[in-house]
Amino acid sequence: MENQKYKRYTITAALPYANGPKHIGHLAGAYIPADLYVRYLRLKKRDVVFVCGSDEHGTAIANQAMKEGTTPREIIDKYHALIKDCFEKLNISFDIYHRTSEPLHHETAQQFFRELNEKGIFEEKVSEQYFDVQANAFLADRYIIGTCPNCGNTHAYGDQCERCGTSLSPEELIDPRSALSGDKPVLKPTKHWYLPLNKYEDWLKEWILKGHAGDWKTNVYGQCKSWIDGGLHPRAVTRDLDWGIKVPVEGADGKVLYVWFDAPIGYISATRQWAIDNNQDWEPYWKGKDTKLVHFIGKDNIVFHCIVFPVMLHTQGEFIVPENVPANEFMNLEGDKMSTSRGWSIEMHEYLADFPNKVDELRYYLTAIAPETSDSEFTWKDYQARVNNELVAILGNFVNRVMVLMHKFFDGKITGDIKLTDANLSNDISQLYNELEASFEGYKFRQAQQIVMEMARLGNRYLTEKEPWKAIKTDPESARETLHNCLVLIGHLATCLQPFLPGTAAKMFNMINWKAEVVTFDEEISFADGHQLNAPALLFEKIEDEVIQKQIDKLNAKRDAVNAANGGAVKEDEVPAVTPAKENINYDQFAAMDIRVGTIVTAEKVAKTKKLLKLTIDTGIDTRTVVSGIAEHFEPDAIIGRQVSILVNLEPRELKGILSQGMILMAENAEGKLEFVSPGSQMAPGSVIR
Ligand code: B3M
Ligand code: ZN
Repeated sequence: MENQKYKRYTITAALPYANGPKHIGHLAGAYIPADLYVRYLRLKKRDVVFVCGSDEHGTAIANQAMKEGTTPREIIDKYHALIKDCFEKLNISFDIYHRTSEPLHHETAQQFFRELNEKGIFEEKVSEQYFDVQANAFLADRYIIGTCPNCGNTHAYGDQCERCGTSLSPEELIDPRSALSGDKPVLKPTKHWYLPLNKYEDWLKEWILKGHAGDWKTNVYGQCKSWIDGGLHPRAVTRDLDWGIKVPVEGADGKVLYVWFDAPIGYISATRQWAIDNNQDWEPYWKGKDTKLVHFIGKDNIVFHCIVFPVMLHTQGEFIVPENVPANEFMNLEGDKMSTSRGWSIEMHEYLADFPNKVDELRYYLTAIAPETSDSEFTWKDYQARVNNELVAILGNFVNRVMVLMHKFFDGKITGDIKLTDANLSNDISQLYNELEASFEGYKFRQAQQIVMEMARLGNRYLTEKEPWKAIKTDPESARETLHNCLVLIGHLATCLQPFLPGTAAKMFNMINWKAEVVTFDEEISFADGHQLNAPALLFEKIEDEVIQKQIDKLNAKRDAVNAANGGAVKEDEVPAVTPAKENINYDQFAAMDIRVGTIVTAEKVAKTKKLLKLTIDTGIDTRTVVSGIAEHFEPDAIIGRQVSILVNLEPRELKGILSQGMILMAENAEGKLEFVSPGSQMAPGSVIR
C-alpha cells in the first residue's frame, strides 16, 4: 500500500517572488492545498517537512529596483516580511520559510551548478543578445518594447503582445527600444550555459508519460505531454545580470544563475536550513528512495517543476524526483482575471486587515472553490453565501445546538463513560473517514472538505431525528444518550476539520474540553464519567450584506485608482476598444456559409509551432482534420469532447504540411482571450447553425 511505501515526505509550495504582495488566488492555487496535505500527513503521524520561502532573484526584481530608484535588497526585505507574516496569520504551517538571498542558498545553488558543470551536463554557447548601452545591461525579452508585427500595438513586449496575444521573440518587434532607457538596443555577443533538455526526452517520456499516466492530474500530465511531444530545446541557465547568484566558474564575470535555475534549488536549501535548526539530516529528505517529494504550484509553473527541475535533479544523480505535482488552475475574481498590477485582486494582507478574525472563513471558501480541475471564480456574494449557509447554518449550528442543550439539560456534565452507541452513526462516520483519506491521498481537497461537512450534516440530521429537546420530558436518559453521541461526533468533526479550519477545530476541542494535543484520524473518541464541558461559544457569525457591498466597492475603487494612475482610464494602445463593425452584407452572402455543430475528437500540438493545434472534428457529415491557431489558449487534452461551431465549406488549405478542412469559430475579447462558440446544451454533430 502506498502508505507504507514512503518513510518520509518532502512537501514544497512554490516560492513566491518577493517583489510585491501576493493575492488570494496564489493562496488558493498552491499554499492552502499544500497546507491541507501536510496537516493531513501530520495527523497520520507521518514524517514530513514542509518547505517554502521567498524567491528573491531575477530580472524582474532587478529592474523594478532600477525603475523605483531603490535597491533589490530593499524590495525583497519588505515583501519577504509582508508575505511571511501573511502566511503565518493564515495558518499556513510551513516548517521553514526561507529566502533565496541567504548565503546557505547561494552556496547550495552554486554547488549544484558546479556538480552539473563538472559532469559535463551543460552546453556552452555564444549568441547575440540585445544590450542597452546607456543602462549597461543585457535586456531580457520582456524589457524590449516595440511594435507588434501582427496587430500594430506600439507597446508589445519582446516575449508577447498583450493586445493580440501573439507570442513573439525580440527580433520580431518593429522598432525595438529598451524599457530601461528607451534607447534602441544593440546586439552583442555573450556566452551562456545551457541545460540540454532535448537529451532527456526519452527519460522524461519514460518517467512522466509512461510512469505517471495514471496518477498525475490530467491538466498537469496534458501540459507535460504537449511539451515533450512538441520537442524540447536546450535552455540557458545563466543570465547577464548583477543581481543574483554568481555563476561559480571561471570566465563568467557579470553573469548570474537564471532565477528559474536557482529558485527550485531553494527548496533544497530551505530543507538544509530546517535540518540545521532542528538537528536533523536533510539528505534523506532529498535523496532517500523512500521519500515522497510533492510540489504544490499553480499551473503557470508546471514546466519548471515537471521538466526543468526534474532534469536537474536527475542529471545530478543522487536526488529523487517528484512523485507528484498536483498543480492547480487559476482562480478568477468577480468575472475577471485576478491581477495585482491591474488592481483587480484581493491581496492576502488586505483580507487580513479587513477580516482579522475570519481566517478559517477564507480557508474554507478558497478550498470550497479550489481550481483543482478548471479555473474557478471568487465572488464576494458567494463567499458570503458559503459562510452563512454552510459554516454558520450547518457546522456552527450543529455544534452550538449540542453544546447549548448539554448545558441546559445537564449543566455541561457527562454522566457515565461514554462512547458512540448508535451503530448507524458509527458506520456513517467510519465510512466518511475512509472517503476522507482517499480524497486526501488523491489531492482532492475540495471533495475532502465536502466530506467533513457531510459529517456535520449527519449530526444535524441525527439531532433532528432524535429530538432530545422533546425526549427530555418523557425519557431524559435517551436525550442524554443522543447528546453524548453528538459530543463524540463533534470530537470526530473537530479531528477531521483540523487540516481545513485549524482555528475552529481548536475552539471545538476546547468547548468539549478534549485533550489539547493533536488528535489523529485513528483515535477513538470517548469521555469519562464526570467530564465537564466548557461553555458554548459561537464558531462563526453571519456576514451581512453591507460588509460584502463594501468589499465590492473597494475592489472597483482599487481598479479605478490603478487605471487613473496609469494616465486616465486605460492607455489607448494597451487595451483596444471593441473591434469596429464591418460593412453590411446581404443575406445570400451570409447563407453561403455552412456552419455546423461539431465535436472535437482528438487534439494535438503541431510540432515546431507555438500556436497551432491539429484537431479532428466530428462534423456529423464526416470526421475531418482542422488546424487551428489556438494552442496558446487551450491544452489539447482539455478540449477533447468539446462542442464547437465549424465552418465546413471553407476552401481547404495546407498549414505546416497538414490539410486543414474548415475553420473553428472562436469568440475573442479585447485582451485576445479566446473561447469556443458552442451550443448552450449538447447538440448532435452536424446540426446547422444559421
Ligand atoms: N517565483 C514564480 C511564481 O511565483 C516563482 C516560483 C518559483 S518556485 C521554485 O509564480
Ligand atoms: Zn499584437
